[in-house]
Amino acid sequence: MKKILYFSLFSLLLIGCKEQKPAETNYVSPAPVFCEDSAYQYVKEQCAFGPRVMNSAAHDSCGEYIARQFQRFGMVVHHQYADSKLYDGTPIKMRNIIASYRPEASTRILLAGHWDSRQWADNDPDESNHNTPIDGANDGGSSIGVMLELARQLQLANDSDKVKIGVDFICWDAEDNGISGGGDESSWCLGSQYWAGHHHVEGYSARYGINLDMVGGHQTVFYREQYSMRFAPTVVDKVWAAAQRIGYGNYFSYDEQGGYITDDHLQVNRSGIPCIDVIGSDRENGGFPATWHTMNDNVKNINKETLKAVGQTMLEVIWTEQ
Ligand code: AHN
Ligand code: ZN
Repeated sequence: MKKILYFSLFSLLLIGCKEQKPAETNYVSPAPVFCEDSAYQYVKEQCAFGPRVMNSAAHDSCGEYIARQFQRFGMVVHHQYADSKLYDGTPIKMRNIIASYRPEASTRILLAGHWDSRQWADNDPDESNHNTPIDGANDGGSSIGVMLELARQLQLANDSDKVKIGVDFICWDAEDNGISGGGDESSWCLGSQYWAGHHHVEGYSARYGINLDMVGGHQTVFYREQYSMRFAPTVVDKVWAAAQRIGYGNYFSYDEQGGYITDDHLQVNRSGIPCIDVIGSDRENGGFPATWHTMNDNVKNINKETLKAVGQTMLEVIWTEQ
């Protein structure tokens, strides 16, 4: 009963999606329309479990939710469970969730993002929040929200428009409990570190990877991140060019250079697959978004236009990669 109501409410929400307004040029994209309302809904549903901090019931239930959604969209889901330790020695149970579209295809691309949320709001202006977990609506939730909508679109396409290459969606666990401000870099990205040493299928490879991080904030812009430029410059070019082509050059900007950011893409590069990081910056000061590691990183501060710009660009990349 509950389930039926949930799905019917959800289909009502999906009707809210508008057709994409045409880009200024006469370029006709082969990609379907990314529904930002749907991506937003997936962000909201993740946050409704509570902060997805390691070893918590909210974390585990949300992991089940994410796996179930990908399965619902026809993906083959691998679960990668592993034990690890936070930098302070706390033992953690990690779970990377890997959802594959066309698992049999030999030509593949990889999309990724972390699904855990940070257990300390240590960038919050109010110091009394520094040990409180964050919702991670943008930092974590937005990447998974966008990827779920991409998976839904892959399944939804008519036979004649079906994507022929394989696509793997990797949801990293335990990315976000690292030491802020120049501490040991290996304290971040524990899920992707594990994956780099233990691929989910033997002999796994992909043409390239795109990691998404903080792709749903207000006044967000994406600059070309420097490790991405060093390890995967052609992938950066491909993604930024795709965005310009469909009218999202305002989001994927060439105006400034991004910084060098320790993120999950480094581990993918380390395992031999060129991978970039599409990571949101604040339009005003070029740093991390204003809600980063604060109590304000909640669903109220998610911007659907940002989700749309990133999601539509990803569809453009996937549909033109044949
Ligand atoms: C560092 O601050 C070293 N890396 C940021 C990676 C990150 C955290 N992305 C989101 N949250
Ligand atoms: Zn974070």
